[in-house]
Amino acid sequence: MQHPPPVSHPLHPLATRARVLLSSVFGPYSQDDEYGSRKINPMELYQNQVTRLQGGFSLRMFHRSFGLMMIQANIDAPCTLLDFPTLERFRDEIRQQSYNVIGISGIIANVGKVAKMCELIRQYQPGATIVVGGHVANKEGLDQLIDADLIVRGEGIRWFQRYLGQDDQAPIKHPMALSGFGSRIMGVDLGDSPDRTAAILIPSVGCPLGCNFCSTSALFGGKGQFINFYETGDELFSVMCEIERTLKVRSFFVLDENFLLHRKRALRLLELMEASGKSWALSVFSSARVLKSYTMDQLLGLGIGFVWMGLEGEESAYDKLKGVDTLGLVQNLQANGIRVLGSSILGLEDHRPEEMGATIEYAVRHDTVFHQFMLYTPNPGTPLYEKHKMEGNLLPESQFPFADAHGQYRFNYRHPYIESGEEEIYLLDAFRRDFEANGPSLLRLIRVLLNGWQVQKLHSRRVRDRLAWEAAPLRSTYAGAVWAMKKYYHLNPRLQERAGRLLADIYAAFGWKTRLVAPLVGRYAYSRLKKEEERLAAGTTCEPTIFCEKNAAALALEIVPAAGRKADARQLTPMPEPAWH
Ligand code: B12
Ligand code: SF4
Repeated sequence: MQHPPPVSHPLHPLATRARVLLSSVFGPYSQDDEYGSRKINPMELYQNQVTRLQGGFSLRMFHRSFGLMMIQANIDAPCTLLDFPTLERFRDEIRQQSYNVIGISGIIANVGKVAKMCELIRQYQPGATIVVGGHVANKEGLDQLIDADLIVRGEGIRWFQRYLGQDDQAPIKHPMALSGFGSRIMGVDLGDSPDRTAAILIPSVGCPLGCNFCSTSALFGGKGQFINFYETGDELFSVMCEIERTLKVRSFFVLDENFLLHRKRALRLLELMEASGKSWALSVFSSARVLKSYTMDQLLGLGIGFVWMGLEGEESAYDKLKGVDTLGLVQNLQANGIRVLGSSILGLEDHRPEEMGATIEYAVRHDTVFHQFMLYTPNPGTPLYEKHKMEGNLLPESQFPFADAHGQYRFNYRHPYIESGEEEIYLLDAFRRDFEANGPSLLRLIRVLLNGWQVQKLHSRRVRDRLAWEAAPLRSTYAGAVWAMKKYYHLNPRLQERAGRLLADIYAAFGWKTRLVAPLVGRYAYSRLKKEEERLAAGTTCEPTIFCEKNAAALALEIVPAAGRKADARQLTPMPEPAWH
């Protein structure tokens, strides 16, 4: 569903001759600073909110600012994209280059950084128009907090096209990019090999289910609304073929809030994949009820190998969960090789201290490969925020800085039953319990991959191919990782037994070669893990690489590149992603 363009829309006088800079907010991220960086909130998904307490077993990985990449790919004006600059790098860019438009992308926790960047732009590029977009735009009163010319709420590609006088109905060009980079686990860098890397695929933004706390649904129109970049299965298939050809990938991380909800598009994609024999692997986000509406054959046929699914809480009132036995659903998916990332919310309105133990145990019982725990957080723009505002129980900025409202520390409102400060204890307890009960996510992931391998013979050749491809590292690297885990848990009989059983099953499936290789790889992995633990104990943190990418029009304008910046300026390079996606 396309949103109709607003009646009057700002237009830049230089149209596509305007020089554009797009930037994410500046780092370093994993430190406590005055601009809103927080040590517990690095620029890492898994470490932040999924494998947070898994120490050396935590998956470390970065993701690009895809919204900015999509905007850059669809504008004709000369455009430079700075991703993850430091404050100094950003300052250098605007001191040394001249821009007519500077676009900044941020989320609400980044308000302080966006404000600082606007201040610097006014100082060094007073003639530039400052445009701010992304989730931060939903912050009420933002125009009073930052010195921007235009604040854009919602979809930015079409907005920019209109602003630059381009055709805003043209087909959307998809950036050719991998979904993650700088991945590392157990102290081992997972490498940049394109054949084991998922490309990013963004078919739509928004979600029509409109759960009351959901920022992404709210930003793109809320309940009943969404924006498709690719309307049909045919369009999507053609983009996927192009990405496959360009990046030489066979897997896709589908960044669409509820990909399977667009049933017609998904089933047409399945038809096309079948007809052309594509055995791609897809990682998707899906709500439980939608997932349930597909047969296992359809899911496997679509190549679904990883699902990010909201479990919320046992008694949660969300429609997306109604009538779904999530414990059974997860078990069935994982028995068929589909890795599940379950997401649970702590601090729902009816959560009481005396029930938190049971709530956490219920979540842990799912034994999903990954488990995200987040605090129930009313974010500006959402119906939940409006409700709390009306009830007058939101905490003011003086008591609770925006930068801390990232869902991993404190509530930004007064909870009816949970005292301020207790919520972090529950959150950490949930991560700890999940880790203690189910072991490292990597161990669970390997088990589920083996499950997939074991059921592969039941399926068509196309599905078998994919399951075998996903399971291939079980023969060597993953077998070695399990060997190392078995050794690591010598003082924890339960987890040692779990690793031992898995190793025995891997040996039974793959035979003597794997038996020979596993201890060799395992000794190496074990020593890396121990070193990683030392690094972490010494306080080492991870920061993403700085990217500076110019589109063709910007490159054409470059006569002599400024000497000092040549090293980090490059063109849309693919990023690595973990070997096991
Ligand atoms: C990838 C991602 C990340 C990556 C970071 C990527 C990056 N380089 O910034 C990682 C994993 C590191 C991450 C971390 C966090 N994230 Co995050 N993340 C996402 C995620 C899943 C996808 C974003 C995306 O690429 N979407 C696809 C693109 C196409 O959409 P988009 O970014 O919204 O961009 C569109 C528009 O917003 C607009 N737009 C965007 N930028 C600009 C700029 C201009 C100038 C204009 C005009 C328009 C514009 O145009 C784009 C195209 O339509 C979203 C959820 C989601 N599905 O969107 C959460 C989300 C953005 N993250 C969120 C949060 C809270 C966090 C964390 C605080 C969570 C935590 N506790 O760890 C941290 C913060 C890290 C930090 N130190 O800043 C929230 C933001 C909530 C809010 N209201 O502010 C979201 C919405 C998730 C959620 N539902 O709660 N995140
Ligand atoms: S189903 Fe998920 S993506 Fe959709 S509105 Fe609810 S929380 Fe958001």
